[in-house]
Amino acid sequence: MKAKGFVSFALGCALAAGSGAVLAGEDVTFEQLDADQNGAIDQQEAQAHPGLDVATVDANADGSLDQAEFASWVAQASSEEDSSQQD
Ligand SMILES: [Ca+2]
Ligand SMILES: [Ca+2]
Repeated sequence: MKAKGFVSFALGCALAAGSGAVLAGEDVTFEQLDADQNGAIDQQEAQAHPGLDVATVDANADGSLDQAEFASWVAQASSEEDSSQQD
């Protein structure tokens, strides 16, 4: 396992990308996007990440993303990067 090295690499990327463009879901955390820390990412907060479309990711259609919805988006974004596969 190279988990430790990957974490360091990812952390470096996150720091480097802190004020610039964020390209993939795996580079951003729920906490970073949930600006008001109410436990949900609303459409306004989602705009901080150009690749995140609330309407697409909002599985229960309540207008915001909870942690489970966000996690599934991160997983999907990561798998799309790897294989370009979609449902
Ligand atoms: Ca919020
Ligand atoms: Ca939702």
